[in-house]
Amino acid sequence: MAEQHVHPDDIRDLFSRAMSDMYRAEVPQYGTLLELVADVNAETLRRNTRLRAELERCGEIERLAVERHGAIRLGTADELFNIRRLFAVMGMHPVGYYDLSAAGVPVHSTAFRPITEEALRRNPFRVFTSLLRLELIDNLELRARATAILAARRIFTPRTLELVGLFEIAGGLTRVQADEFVREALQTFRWHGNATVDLATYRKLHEAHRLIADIISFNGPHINHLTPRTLDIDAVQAAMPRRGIAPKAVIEGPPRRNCPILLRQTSFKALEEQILFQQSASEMAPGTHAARFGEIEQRGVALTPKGRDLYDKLLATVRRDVRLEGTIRNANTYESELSERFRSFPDDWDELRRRGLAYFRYAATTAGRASRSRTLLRSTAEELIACGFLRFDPIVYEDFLPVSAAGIFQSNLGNSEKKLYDMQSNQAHFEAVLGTAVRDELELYAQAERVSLEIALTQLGSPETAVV
Ligand code: OOG
Ligand code: NI
Repeated sequence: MAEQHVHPDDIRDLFSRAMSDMYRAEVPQYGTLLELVADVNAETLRRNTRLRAELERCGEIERLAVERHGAIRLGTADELFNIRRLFAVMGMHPVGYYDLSAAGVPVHSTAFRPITEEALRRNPFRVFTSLLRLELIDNLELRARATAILAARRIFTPRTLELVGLFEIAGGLTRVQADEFVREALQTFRWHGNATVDLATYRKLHEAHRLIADIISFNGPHINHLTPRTLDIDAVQAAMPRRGIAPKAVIEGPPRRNCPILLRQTSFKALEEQILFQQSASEMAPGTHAARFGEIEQRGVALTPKGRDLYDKLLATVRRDVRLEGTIRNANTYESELSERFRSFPDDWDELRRRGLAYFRYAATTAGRASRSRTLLRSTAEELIACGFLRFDPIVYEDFLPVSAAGIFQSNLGNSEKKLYDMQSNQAHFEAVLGTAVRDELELYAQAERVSLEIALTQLGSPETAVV
């Protein structure tokens, strides 16, 4: 990258702040949520000095205030291909494949996010990006109509695509270009108060699936939520009603624990917003559409395939046995059952590590570095940990969870929207359209762990120590 180019991490930081400002201006409840999360985070850090020290050591404190994820839903192959190019300008790359059709939502998805440790520390802005699977609309006439509507729309300004092209040729953008890119790219994510279809078409699309109407009826993939990260999701959930926000009944993901794992999320319902529908070239008709909602998340340690397996199994048993729909009593039963069944999931950092359930970042301690003696040479990593020469910290989960994502989608659609799709998941097709393979998130965590251990062992003077 040439000297005069702005670093992609800086462009991402600019963009995520601009996006947050835009969303805050458009959806006032998002601003309220940001304030609530900031209050709860400050209070949690004040009370829990150990957590504070841990987050400081791992460089998590600085990113906390800027950390958030958003979500968009795209309609065509072309849109997905170009959004990948757009996000690459900001150092965001597709990680993971999520098939939501299994959960009754006719999309498949990936998350665009930074992938290096340094970039994640700077600003971990992520965008959960879904592509509509038109083949899941079984009314053929409606499918053809939807396809034609999508083919006619342009979700990127011409200048955005020009700047993306310049970035690809030159390997970066200048300051002036970067500022212009942020302004132009933001247009793709803004809200449209005017639909491109008439009310009757909207209703037909809505009947096929509310998500289908949301994707097809507008001139762009409006950002549908922005999610700040909290250190205590239960506290935020409990405080939401006091600030005039009604959260969904249960928190998605694992239960509350001493050692948080993966990701816990909760949201508030999408708001009904006024829309003008295009009845004819000159006539508009008023109506409403609900798409934009609020969400919060709490992140924990990334799990290994073995840990993830255990998580999926335990979660599945609760979801099989407790019906989620409906009453508060169900919600309470769900939460106590969840806690009960997760008792068999170790809740101690060292046990999680020794049993190979989660990923950790290793570091040589000051004491370890001071005593670089020959006796260390044949010590195992376990021995180095036991004598205080090697330390480990949880690696934060930076991705999403398909069952939770489905729950978030569903809470905004109403439970009656749960359709049964018998279509196979289709990662190969998704990647062909995207123009690249998605990265394997587990490989990224495994690599971060491996590299940290190698560096630590080299610092301790025992690089040939057997890797745990
Ligand atoms: C995306 C829902 C998934 C999450 O946090 O799991 C998601 C959407 O509604 O478009 O954002
Ligand atoms: Ni989300």
